[in-house]
Amino acid sequence: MLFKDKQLDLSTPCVMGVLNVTPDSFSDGGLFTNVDSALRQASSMLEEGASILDIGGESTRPGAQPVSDQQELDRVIPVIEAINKELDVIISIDTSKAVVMREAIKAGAHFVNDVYALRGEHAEQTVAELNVPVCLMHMQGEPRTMQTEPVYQDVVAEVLQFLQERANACMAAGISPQQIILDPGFGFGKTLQHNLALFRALPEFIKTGMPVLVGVSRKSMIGSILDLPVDKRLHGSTALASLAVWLGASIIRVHDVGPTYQAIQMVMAVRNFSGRV
Ligand code: 9MG
Repeated sequence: MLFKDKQLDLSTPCVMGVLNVTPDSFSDGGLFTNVDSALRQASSMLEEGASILDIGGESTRPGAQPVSDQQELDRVIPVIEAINKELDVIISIDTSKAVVMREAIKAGAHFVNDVYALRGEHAEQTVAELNVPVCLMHMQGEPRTMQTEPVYQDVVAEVLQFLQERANACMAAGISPQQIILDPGFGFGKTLQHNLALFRALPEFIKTGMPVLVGVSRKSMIGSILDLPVDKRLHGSTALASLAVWLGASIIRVHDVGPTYQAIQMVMAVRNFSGRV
């Protein structure tokens, strides 16, 4: 897939490192809120094997409060400019606001990661005009309330249908099908059972023919199963990243780049080994 001037071969799974520049993000809140610390973190994620860095200025954790356009711009633009100047990496902008998408791409970001799947005002047209790839994620509800009793008749069928409909709407707005990535949205308006059902159904998402992004790093589904706090979920996260890649996911969004990158390399060595000896 072409990310502006940068080509990334998604037939080999790649790691997207999370770089939140918010004071209240879900698992690393407040760590990277100035340009220097964000740049240091970006550089170390790149050394550890990240192909993409996902930069977000508004937390999407359960219960998170929205921020204004200007606050979000003030947080992300200087960081994107610095990373784009200093490092050779694909930058994604994690936002749902058309104005932030536009300014971030102008500042050097290469693609849009939208947890609202471009349902916001002017979002579809903006991405079509910017002519960059986009990740469309499923979410039931909104971050502030999404974990209060999410309900589905058939979670896999409903999430698949939502993503297909959003992809169709984006294509009708002028976004190329070659620029669309899908994401079931683990933890976004889903119980543990919903997340497990979606995870087992990853091959059905991959059958759509569009690359699939999986983000489960440090999330509550791991906390519930292992009964561990957010800072102790590395092994659970790495196990799920390995499984996602085995099932065909193309992009794995994580906080812990090095361990995930190594785990993926091992999975791919087994997957790509053909023939008997
Ligand atoms: C911003 N963000 C937080 N979690 C995410 C996930 O699972 N997928 C995507 N695409 N973005 C996410």
